[in-house]
Amino acid sequence: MLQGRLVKAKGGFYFVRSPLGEVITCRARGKFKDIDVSLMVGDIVEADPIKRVIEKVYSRKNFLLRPSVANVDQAVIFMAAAKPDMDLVLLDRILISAEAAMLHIVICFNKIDLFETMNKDKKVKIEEVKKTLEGCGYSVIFTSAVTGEGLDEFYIKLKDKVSVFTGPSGVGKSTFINKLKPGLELASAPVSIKTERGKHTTRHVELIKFDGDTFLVDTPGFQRLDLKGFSSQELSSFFPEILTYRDSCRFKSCLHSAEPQCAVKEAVQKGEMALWRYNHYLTFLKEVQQMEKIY
Ligand SMILES: Nc1nc2c(ncn2[C@@H]2O[C@H](COP(=O)(O)OP(=O)(O)O)[C@@H](O)[C@H]2O)c(=O)[nH]1
Ligand SMILES: [Mg+2]
Ligand SMILES: [Zn+2]
Repeated sequence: MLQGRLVKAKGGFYFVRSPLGEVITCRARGKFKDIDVSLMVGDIVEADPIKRVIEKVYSRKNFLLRPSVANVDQAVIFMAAAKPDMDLVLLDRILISAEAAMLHIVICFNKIDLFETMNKDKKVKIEEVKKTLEGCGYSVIFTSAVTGEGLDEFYIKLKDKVSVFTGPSGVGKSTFINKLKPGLELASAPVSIKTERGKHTTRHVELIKFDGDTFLVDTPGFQRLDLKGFSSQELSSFFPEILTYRDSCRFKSCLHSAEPQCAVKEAVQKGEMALWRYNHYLTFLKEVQQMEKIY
């Protein structure tokens, strides 16, 4: 029996890499119909190297549903400084799902070379956003696959970890990995001029050995992410800055929206918590409450 990691799943085939680096193509066992559905890239599996079937899946340390990946150490969230424009609502949604999976988080604002042609307000805004996110405890790096800015700083964050690259499509995830390690030649495509959105060129989730103990998972991007499965009570746990204030709220079950004597709202009024983060929290709270009504 061969123990290895599932590095890619495509058309009913599962690619399993042994610790020695050999990759074998397998099917999932019939009796594992359920597992068949839920096998995830990153899974540690046992495969029969002769019959070429996956026999066993080990329990996961953690997993993300979007993108679907298991047993990773950190999420690297890519956003473009421009083209496509920063989508902070989507960023906060991705942050919540990464927090819920208890992943370490690195945020990359890529295409920072486009700063040159950006107006001053945009530059000020992105610097402020960076400060706010750093205040939440996240590492934030400005990068450019064109000029190479941030490359070294970024590599230090990746070293000896399994990192899943996530974010909208067209922000440069694949290009950036290619730049870090020429020769990998991952599929990437120009952002369509009409919509300024990326085309979905990376079609599969794929775990790539970068070097030594450093692994990357390239994933297709997405433009939307819902918060299915989150409850209104737990939502605030995934905002690090809310966590620091919420114990001082008058009510233990405070949802930090309409309640009086809410320490979180006071923090927003004093400018201690960023208004955009708080507003996103309120938007998500409504969304989650709406789903709670339905189910
Ligand atoms: N100006 C600029 N363009 C970039 C940068 N990184 C990627 N791109 C371009 O953005 C487009 C989308 O890149 P791709 O890697 O496919 O994005 P992905 O969908 O996130 O994997 C391609 O045309 C890249 O050449 C960057 O740092 N600066
Ligand atoms: Mg890609
Ligand atoms: Zn409160």
